[in-house]
Amino acid sequence: MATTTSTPPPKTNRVGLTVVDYRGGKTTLCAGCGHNAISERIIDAMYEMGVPPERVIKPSGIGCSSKSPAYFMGRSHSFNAVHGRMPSVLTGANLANRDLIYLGVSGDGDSASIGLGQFAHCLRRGVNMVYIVENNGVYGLTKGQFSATADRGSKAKRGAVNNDSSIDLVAMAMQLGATFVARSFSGDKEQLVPIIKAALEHKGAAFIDVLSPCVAFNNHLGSTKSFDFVRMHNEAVNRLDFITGREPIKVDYEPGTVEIVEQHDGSKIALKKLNSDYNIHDKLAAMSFLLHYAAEGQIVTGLLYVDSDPDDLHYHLATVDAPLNSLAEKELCPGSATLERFNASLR
Ligand SMILES: Cc1ncc(C[n+]2csc(CCOP(=O)(O)OP(=O)(O)O)c2C)c(N)n1
Ligand code: SF4
Ligand SMILES: [Mg+2]
Repeated sequence: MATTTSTPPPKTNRVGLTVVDYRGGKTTLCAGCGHNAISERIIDAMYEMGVPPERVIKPSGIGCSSKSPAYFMGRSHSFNAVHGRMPSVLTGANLANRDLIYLGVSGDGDSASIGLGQFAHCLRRGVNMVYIVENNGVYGLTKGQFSATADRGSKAKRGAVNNDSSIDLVAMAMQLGATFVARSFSGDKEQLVPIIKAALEHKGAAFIDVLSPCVAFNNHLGSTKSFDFVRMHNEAVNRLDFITGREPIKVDYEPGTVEIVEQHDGSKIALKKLNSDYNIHDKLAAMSFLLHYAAEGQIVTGLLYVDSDPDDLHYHLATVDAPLNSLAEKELCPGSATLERFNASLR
């Protein structure tokens, strides 16, 4: 008698979705591009957390990095803004609908060159979002010119030397008031996935600089953004485990080496300190630590600064709790008598 074998049903997460539900279109980026790995890590984080894809909006600018939202979370909302203008589109959408989850995706050219002003104001306003820069030190899409994050003295593929000082987006983000600041590497799944998860739960401006080598134009000897250079100069200050409010704390590290950082919503970050001198709540010390290591050619990664009790743009502006599209005409239009009174108060 023939035996019948049944394939087990695919694994689902807490909202009943499979990992396939978090995928996007087939990538058109170069094979081996760091940006592809970041898309995979975003899929991992969203699937494992059970985020409903329809609740996510992932605006981006222009560049290979900004194309990447087409390659993950195809059921989420997307918007390709003008080059460098993602932050203002994200800010406007966030003001109109505070209930969505905002994941801004940008490149180092998009955010540190043409979009530097937008980057700065979005962070200083405390927009509740996760802002990821896929940082390769070049304009990949337009064939590899140095971007503003390229280190002084680093070499382009054909040997030209960059003589300009580089912009450190992590140091800028801290100075500008971002309340969650991290740096990671596209090739470090163990570090990057929990950072993305913790950033998604953070109720304020979360910035993640992800070193993401461009295999076509910036992966040679003399580059400080190549896979080999980043691997050899990575100074990780901590490792994270992200624990949602629903799960009990279970960490198998040595006692005393782990700090539990509780976030506003009750979720927790178990932080394994690799450098005992590093304090993620001390912004001044963190900035001096970063500058010290940068001067020695090292790249500091990990969760670098967090304010566990952040506030955001909606709080500063005292906006209504509900998304604007859910308000009825009565709430949106209080009537001519109210308008008269308001106008009179301005005379
Ligand atoms: C207003 C405007 N200026 C210039 C360009 C040309 N341009 C397209 S992408 C890009 C740079 C992209 O670099 P980055 O953001 O680092 O993305 P990557 O391709 O490296 O991921 C530039 C200069 C443009 N599209 N629009
Ligand atoms: S050109 Fe560079 S950044 Fe663009 S897809 Fe290729 S490897 Fe990635
Ligand atoms: Mg780039």
